[in-house]
Amino acid sequence: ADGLSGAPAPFDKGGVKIALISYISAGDFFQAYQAGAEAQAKALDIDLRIFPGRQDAAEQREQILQAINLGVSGIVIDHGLSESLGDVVQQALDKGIKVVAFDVNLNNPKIPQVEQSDHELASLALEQVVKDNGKSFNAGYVYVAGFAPLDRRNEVWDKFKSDNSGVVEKARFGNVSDTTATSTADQAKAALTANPDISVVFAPYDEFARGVKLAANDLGISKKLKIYSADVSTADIQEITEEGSPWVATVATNPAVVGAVSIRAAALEIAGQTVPHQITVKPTLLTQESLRAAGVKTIEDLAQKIPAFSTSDAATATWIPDKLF
Ligand code: SR1
Repeated sequence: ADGLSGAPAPFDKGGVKIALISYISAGDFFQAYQAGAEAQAKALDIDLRIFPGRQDAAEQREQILQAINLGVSGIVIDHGLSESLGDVVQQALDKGIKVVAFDVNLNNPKIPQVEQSDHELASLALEQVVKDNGKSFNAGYVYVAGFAPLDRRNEVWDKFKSDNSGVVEKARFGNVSDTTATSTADQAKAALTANPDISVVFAPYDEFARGVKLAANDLGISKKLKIYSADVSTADIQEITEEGSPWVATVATNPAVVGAVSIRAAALEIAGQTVPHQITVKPTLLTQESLRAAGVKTIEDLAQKIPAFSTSDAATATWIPDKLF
């Protein structure tokens, strides 16, 4: 470790140990988030220890204890189930370890909370739904309770339905696992077969949207269905823009930027510098039409066209390199 010249201690010496502990590692979003965290850690000469997530609350608790024993200075917790984390996170804080949470409500004033402005994300998606479909339609909705970002997006969906009596939720389904897309596809097939009058599906997680698209394709109903999602990846852009795709819009950040912001927040905390309690990376609406018109094929294309896809001004400092992508 060489350290970073001009950086405050302990980053001036380098080799600061930070653990990234994820609840989910499978899927484009989480892989890109991790890649962004790794790039930012490298730029800060941080020794980043990655604990992969297998959607297992007990394992995530165990990983936090392992990180404490490793003598890390900071822990970034990426998703998880809040009720199973409180006591082990408190043990870390009691040892002087700085903790940052991304998309998991740890409800502790000492823990900065990173999020993608999920209320705004869902509102932007639903505004596009209304633009395309009006305020009267039968909908399918993909949701799994207990995940902070999905719960926040769900608050917006609930309000949207109560404000628009012509919007009827005919089916609700969803699954979060290491096979989210294919399991959701099976559920979507059953729901869409039982409710052939569904014309809109709100699927605010890209793995959900991918599952619904698969189902629509298998059932041969892609032409009469419109899917609205959250998140974006190069593979998603391909699926959204391909000929005849029912996936017509998504609202997204660059997850790599969110990963980088999470590491920067932990670094600032470790350096004893001010970090806001709420750190927000704002999402952008990406429609099928706008992606096709701009000839966008990859996340890198997006990063070139939309500044928010290459960097964020959240959790920055002059000593922290933040141009990573
Ligand atoms: C299971 S939670 C999935 C969501 O987490 C992140 O916030 C991504 O945006 C994804 O939609």
